[in-house]
Amino acid sequence: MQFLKHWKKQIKSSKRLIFKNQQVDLTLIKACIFDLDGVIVDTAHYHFLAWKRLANELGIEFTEADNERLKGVSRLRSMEILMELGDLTLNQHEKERLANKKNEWFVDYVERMVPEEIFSGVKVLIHQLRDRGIKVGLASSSKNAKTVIQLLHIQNEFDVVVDGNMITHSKPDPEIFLLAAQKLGIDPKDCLVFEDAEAGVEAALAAGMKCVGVGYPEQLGKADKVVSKTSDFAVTMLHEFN
Ligand code: B16
Ligand code: MG
Repeated sequence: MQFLKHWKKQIKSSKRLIFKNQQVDLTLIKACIFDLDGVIVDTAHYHFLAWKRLANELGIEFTEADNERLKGVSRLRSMEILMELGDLTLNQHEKERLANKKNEWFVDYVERMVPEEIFSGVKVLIHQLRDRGIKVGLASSSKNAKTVIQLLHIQNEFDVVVDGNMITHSKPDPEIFLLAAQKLGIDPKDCLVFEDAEAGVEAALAAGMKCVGVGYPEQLGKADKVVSKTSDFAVTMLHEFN
């Protein structure tokens, strides 16, 4: 009886037990879901260049700080934010035409990408997670996500890929993460999301998931933990989310 009480207490405090010198890992995180732009590769910079080019054409000033608002949100929502910045009113057709123009420039930049552009340490982290039996998913608002992961030769690294073509509501709506969890067959509360965008952190939390922000604490303070780059996250840190 006394042993049972002690055992329960140990589970509660550390979720890690030693049985016959063998460590039994009781980590609750069963899946890690990665955002793409800004977490796995710096396509965020290509988005910025393409939006800036469009902004310049429209006579709108557009800075890196303005670009933060566009991270993680859909192409059309990004176009609306650009219109807000320039105090511009456009009809739906014109809005879509300009957003498509930006996308053509973005695709031009992206098509020149090479596998070496993947952030260092990301593949190793994914392999370490998978070795521990943790499922790995990709959830990107980008409609170009599949092209990007093919160019990086990482399409086979994920158990599930969900992109902007498969959802109705973009981040900060939780839809994309809930869909990824459903496809992975994992309860949202057992998922850990890696996100570089404020809208993405909000989406992960709204999905009832845990979230690691990749970037600056001033921007991503709502996340459960913030690291400055994806590879700063070590698998041993999973215990912090129990
Ligand atoms: P596209 P993520 C997001 O990707 C980007 O962060 C965001 O800036 C972009 O507007 C969005 O994808 C849509 O991208 O125009 O290629 O469909 O960060 O969710 O991987
Ligand atoms: Mg991102």
